[in-house]
Amino acid sequence: MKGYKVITLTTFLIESQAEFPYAKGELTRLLYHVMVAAKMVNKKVNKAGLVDIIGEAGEVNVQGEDQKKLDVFANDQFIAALRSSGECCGIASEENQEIITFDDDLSRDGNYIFCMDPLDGSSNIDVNVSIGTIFSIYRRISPRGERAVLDDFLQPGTKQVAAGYIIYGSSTMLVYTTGRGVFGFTLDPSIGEFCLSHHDIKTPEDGTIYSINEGNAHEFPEGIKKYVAYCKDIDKPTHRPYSARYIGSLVSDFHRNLLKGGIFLYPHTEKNPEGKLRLLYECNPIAFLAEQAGGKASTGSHRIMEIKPHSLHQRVSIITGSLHMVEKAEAFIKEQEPIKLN
Ligand code: AHM
Ligand code: MG
Repeated sequence: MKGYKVITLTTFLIESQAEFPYAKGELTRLLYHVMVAAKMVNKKVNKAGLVDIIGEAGEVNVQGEDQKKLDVFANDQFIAALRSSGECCGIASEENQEIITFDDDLSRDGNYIFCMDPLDGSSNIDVNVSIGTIFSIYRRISPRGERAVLDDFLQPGTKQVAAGYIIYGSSTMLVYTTGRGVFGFTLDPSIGEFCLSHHDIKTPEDGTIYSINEGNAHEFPEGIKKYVAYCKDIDKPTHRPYSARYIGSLVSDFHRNLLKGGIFLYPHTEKNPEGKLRLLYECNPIAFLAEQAGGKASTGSHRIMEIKPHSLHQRVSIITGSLHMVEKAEAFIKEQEPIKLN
């Protein structure tokens, strides 16, 4: 195609670094290793139906959920890649109860900490439905040269220096932000490179999709019940009723809504009184991306990224997506009881 220029993620990372005159390339190197791990996991995910990789690994993770083999594989790949980058001094993972720190001098000198859900939507692995990896990167607070400590991880989302996700779907994409817009790269399997496919993504301010697990409807807070009823009302000027779309993989549901316009809600319920999704490695990175794309992310009454975390695997209610849709849901909640912060 005339004038067609392929920009690979590697090139893009290097060129973006040049925009910061004093950048030392540390974050670039870290993101490069995230990309490498993503390719490894992608290869395995694509083979999932062919080899003995689907199914339970026989262990239970820190949330008390069965670990799937691919969860374990993804966790191991990311940890190995991050360690070899030499830029990461500590990792928080959905699959590990405690923070992971390294004893070698190179890693201890790393400036960044990394929070991840290595394989989100894992209940979808065995049934060929899109899954993802979500990550969030912070600068450490503790001195370089020492082991990372828990406080390095308990920073509010506003301190994120980068966040993103990889979606292993009909194609594999890596979407990330460093606070200067959201960029999406699609993996071209023929050359093994992530290529820029979505430049400076902006999400529509209004949308026509709502995503929520309505099986939990009887447990929703009143404001959420009323908002969901609003989504189903008939009103031509606001294009209602909206379409219900719920995959059960946060990455996939968020990604679709990001591109098309929509709202994703996972409120607290009786079963999950603090919400189901995790603040550090699910809600904060998604919130950073949502805001950078012109959308919003809140608990219903508080900005997600301003919550000061108290623990590594903390859960929180989340409503995220198109700006006006999130504001509308917040207005319904405000009329009822505000969502409690835990
Ligand atoms: P996981 O990290 O164990 O895969 O759980 C997180 C997933 C999200 O991807 C998704 O949005 C949510 O759990 C679905 O939960 P539910 O099945 O309760 O609707
Ligand atoms: Mg998971």
